[in-house]
Amino acid sequence: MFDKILIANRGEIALRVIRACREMGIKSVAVHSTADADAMHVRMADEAVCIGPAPGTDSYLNMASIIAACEITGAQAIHPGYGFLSENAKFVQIVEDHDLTFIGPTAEHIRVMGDKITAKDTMKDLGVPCVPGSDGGVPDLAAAKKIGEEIGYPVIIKATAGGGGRGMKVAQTAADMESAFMTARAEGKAAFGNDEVYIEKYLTTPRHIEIQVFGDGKGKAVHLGERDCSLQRRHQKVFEEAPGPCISPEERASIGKICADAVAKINYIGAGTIEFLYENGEFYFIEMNTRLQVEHPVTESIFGVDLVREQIRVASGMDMSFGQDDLEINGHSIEVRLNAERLPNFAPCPGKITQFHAPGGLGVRMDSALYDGYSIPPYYDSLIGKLIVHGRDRTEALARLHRALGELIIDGIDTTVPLFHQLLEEEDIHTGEYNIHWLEKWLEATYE
Ligand code: MV4
Repeated sequence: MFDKILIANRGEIALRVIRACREMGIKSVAVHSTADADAMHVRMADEAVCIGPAPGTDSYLNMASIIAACEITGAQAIHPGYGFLSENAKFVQIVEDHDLTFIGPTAEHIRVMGDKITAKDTMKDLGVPCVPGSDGGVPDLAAAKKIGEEIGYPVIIKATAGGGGRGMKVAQTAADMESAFMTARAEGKAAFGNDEVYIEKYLTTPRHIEIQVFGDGKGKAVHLGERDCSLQRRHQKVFEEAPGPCISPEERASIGKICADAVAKINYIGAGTIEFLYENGEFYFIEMNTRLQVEHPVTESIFGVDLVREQIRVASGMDMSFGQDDLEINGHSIEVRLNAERLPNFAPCPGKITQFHAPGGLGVRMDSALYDGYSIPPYYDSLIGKLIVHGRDRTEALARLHRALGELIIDGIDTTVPLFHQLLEEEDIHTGEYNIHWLEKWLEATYE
């Protein structure tokens, strides 16, 4: 086992990793930008190294500085958290070239899943159900139109280097194909330097269901059920829950086994998420994320496992501490993302926290790096915390969320907290009847 781990991240996820390290008796090294000298992750880690100026590109994305920080402190492994360098295959290669361990998947798995066409090809070969569409890349407009006729409209054109909603265009009819195809291509080229695109049948009212998988890198893997993350705004999740309110135990076991078998077969190591669209009782693979996700705590809550601890174990060559038969769902968990944003436009709202109080009590987990008097810098993501509740069932979890939100105090800035108070008044949230378009439609109707 490692005796010192460097955390190449900031905010709540850096604290999350430091906590796992401490419970395992592993020393932690924080890295920080000049803007984060007073940040909680710097205070909470055993050691801290300044790695550059405020902008993320100069600090948390500065590979040379991060490697140097490992050499200075003697850290043997790097946990990337999410975002920043967490899905950067080149960084993983550099880490390994310096005889350090990347706590995450191999560079090769990151590369394969980072290209959406190769990801889909790979998953299809592994027996994972995919959205009907083109077989790989679509070379030109003529080929695109032919596929449109074959699978039927509406279709969606996606940039292979895209993901998370960038470089996607819907063609409702054949008449839309030319502009949708050209725009998706141009966006792929401009944003990622890659104009390759593929085409899928456009599913009109799906839910976003993602399966948590975990592999030991030696051919063993498990699934930890699903999360329903359908409540999104502009491809940013705001509310996530596990288990999915519309997924039966039989569906979970079936799609879960398909996913676990798939990642076992490729010797996947660590945490991964296989994203699906779910419509009319069918699962359709869209993307795989090769990182620990923001919303991992809802899965931890219902299974009673520590995913970061497991990541560290397998990265050090140890076995996972559980197998599929040890995993059983207990109750229901919901996470809401607390962003420093002002409604109704969700404009970033950095600034000084004049008063802070975290909720507590049974079934309440607050993951946040905030403290009284802390100034949220304007340089980074607006996520400032996550409130995660657990109950014996969904009804209890929703009541607990309402109670915990009432205890929460974040003064001095605007946050997304009022949004959640409003959402909890909606019948559809209580019945679980929502899809990927529900939140945008509700926001439009509520705020005009
Ligand atoms: C789709 C789709 C409908 N049909 N693919 C958006 C981000 C990326 N992860 C995939 N996305 C979508 N792919 C087909 N074939 C609709 C979306 C989509 C979406 C997916 C999940 C959550 C929110 C979404 C919001 C708009 C569109």
